Amino acid sequence: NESDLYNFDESEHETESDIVTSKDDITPTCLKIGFLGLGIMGSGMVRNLIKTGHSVMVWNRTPMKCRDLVQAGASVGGTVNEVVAACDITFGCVADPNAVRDLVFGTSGVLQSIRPGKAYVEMSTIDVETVQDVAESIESRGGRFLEAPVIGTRKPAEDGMLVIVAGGDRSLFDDCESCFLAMGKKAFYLGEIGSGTRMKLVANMVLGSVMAGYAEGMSLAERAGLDLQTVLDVFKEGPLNCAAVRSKGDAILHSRFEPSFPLKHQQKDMRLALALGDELKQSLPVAAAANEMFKRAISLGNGDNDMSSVYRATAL
Ligand code: NA7
Repeated sequence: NESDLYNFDESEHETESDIVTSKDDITPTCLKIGFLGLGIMGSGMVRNLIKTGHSVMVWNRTPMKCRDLVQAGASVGGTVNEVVAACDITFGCVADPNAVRDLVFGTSGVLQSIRPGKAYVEMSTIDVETVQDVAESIESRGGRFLEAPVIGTRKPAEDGMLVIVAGGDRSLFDDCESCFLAMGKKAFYLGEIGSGTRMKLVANMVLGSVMAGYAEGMSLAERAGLDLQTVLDVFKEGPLNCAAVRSKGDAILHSRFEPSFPLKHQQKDMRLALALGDELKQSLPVAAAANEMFKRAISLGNGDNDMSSVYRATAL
């Protein structure tokens, strides 16, 4: 029964009025929905779109990953531009800026089928410059564009409990309402293109710094001869009692690092947040140190493990 870093679906949060407690009341849009990228995040998000009655066509670079979703009711496009051509709104959720550029600008990519009436929503976590390039290209062909990165990992994606932080075309944000209700517990519209991406990068930078500090603390505790289960029990009774400390502590304690949020993506987010800091001349010494820990964890072979395996970079 996996609890998760961003899974705030716990008793202390249940009174929040924004939380969608039942997805049964969602009236799905009659627009045709496309979804590109069926990794950990995309597959959970698509499942919730289908469950709430949306008509969804999917595509993934590795076609095998489409199989379960086809069984759940999705149709499949042979290429990215085939999906965009067949759908009114197409969502993308892939690994990183290079993947987004391949998806949008590549041969048979999103741009090939964008024209007035088509809309593209970018849900990957990337940098502002890439988001702006994608937005300009889509809009110059008469399409509508929205950035909508998500806060949350595997479990909230599966449970439809993501937090969506959007920027760009307001009419498209409104048209995505039933989709966002299906995938998330709350969708924020933050304004111009780039605002959603900046919000997401700040959130994940803080998360990464917290995770790195936590891993370091657990290593110190172990070196000091403390029992780690007791350390966790003590944390759970004090101000450190939060979903992150509980779930990632259990992962460290039991060396269970199957990915909820792959460490390589967390390091990518640190790198992108630090680049934003460089651009804005904002000093980020804690995040910079945490980034070095994530890089070290990758060099030790933990890139595809959960982000909590940054612990392995501290245990030496
Ligand atoms: P995963 O589970 O690592 O999945 C990554 C997805 O991105 C997966 O569908 C990949 O396809 C796809 N991908 C990677 N590179 C490319 C290229 N070059 N072209 C097309 N598709 C590509 O990541 P998550 O689902 O956890 O995260 C997705 C995003 O949300 C990421 O930005 C996070 O930071 C937040 P594959 O299956 O490997 O063929």
